[in-house]
Amino acid sequence: MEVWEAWVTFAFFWILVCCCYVADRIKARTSTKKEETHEIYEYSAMEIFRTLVKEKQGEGPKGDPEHEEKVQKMKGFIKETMKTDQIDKVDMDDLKKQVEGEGMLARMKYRRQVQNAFSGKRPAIAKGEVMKQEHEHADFIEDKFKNENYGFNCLHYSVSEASGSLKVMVVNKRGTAGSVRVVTIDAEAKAGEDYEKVDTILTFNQGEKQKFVEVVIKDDDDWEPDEDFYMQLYHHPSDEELVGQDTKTRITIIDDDKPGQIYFQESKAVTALATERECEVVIERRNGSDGVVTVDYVTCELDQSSQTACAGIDFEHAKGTLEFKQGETEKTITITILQRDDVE
Ligand SMILES: [Ca+2]
Ligand SMILES: [Ca+2]
Ligand SMILES: [Ca+2]
Repeated sequence: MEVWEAWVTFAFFWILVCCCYVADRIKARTSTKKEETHEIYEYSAMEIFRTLVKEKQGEGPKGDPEHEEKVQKMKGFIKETMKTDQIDKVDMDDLKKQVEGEGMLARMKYRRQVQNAFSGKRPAIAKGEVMKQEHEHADFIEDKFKNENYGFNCLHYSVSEASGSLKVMVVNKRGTAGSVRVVTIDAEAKAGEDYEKVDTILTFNQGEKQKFVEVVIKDDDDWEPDEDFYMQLYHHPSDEELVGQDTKTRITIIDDDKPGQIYFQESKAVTALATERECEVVIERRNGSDGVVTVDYVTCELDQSSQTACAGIDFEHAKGTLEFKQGETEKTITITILQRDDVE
């Protein structure tokens, strides 16, 4: 073996040591980065969305360093995960995926379904059908983000309008004797109109781990979009809102009424002889007849030519509003035909 070969081998030893050191530093740096990212999980996707939208609209609290820090953290998070710090460019579902993980996909699918109700594509609920479903279980949330004493085990229910009532479970995690206040909070659904307000104090005995709060859901015949309200837990007797992501649950009321659509019975033309005194135009309500609906009508001339009927000469101008009552599917508008001497 030559001396130079020994030197080369020796040099390789040092190169190897350096490589190991560099690799170790890179690994250390990326793992702290991961921990930083993790901090953002203290905020829900909705909280990030609301905070950043408010901030963008200039409505956030000014000069609060704690708030500033929160906003910066949130912006940093979306910049890192979504490649933009502009919240209006962020897709809500993608954000949820980033914050809540892939495990939430099944729930998101449901949420989308509920949201679609607002755009007309709703889950098909027959009138009078009882449907109660649970979504978003609190098990998905890490314990450190939950309240240590009391919580809901389900964070989103949906219930059809005709269900009568819904029993919501409140969990006494420690199983010790104590009490908690449960209050409903309006969102689109309003107490008294869509459900009966609840404001009650649950008292648990030693060893009692769960209790139910029943909320009455009101049914009617009128069509409405699906609407939400919430239930929130408060400390008793101080009435302070309990902290933790499982101290509020959302309830979506799914409407079951179909108002139908309004059509002319004769879609092309209604013919009337000039010798007749009246002409009847039948209006139909199809694909549902729930609730009261009204429709305005007015007569108009096709054009000003002498070939078409003229209001005031051939027929009496008519204008009005038809009201279809609950269950009513047909109405008639009567147009008076005027008699001309020179019958056309
Ligand atoms: Ca309502
Ligand atoms: Ca109904
Ligand atoms: Ca309804």
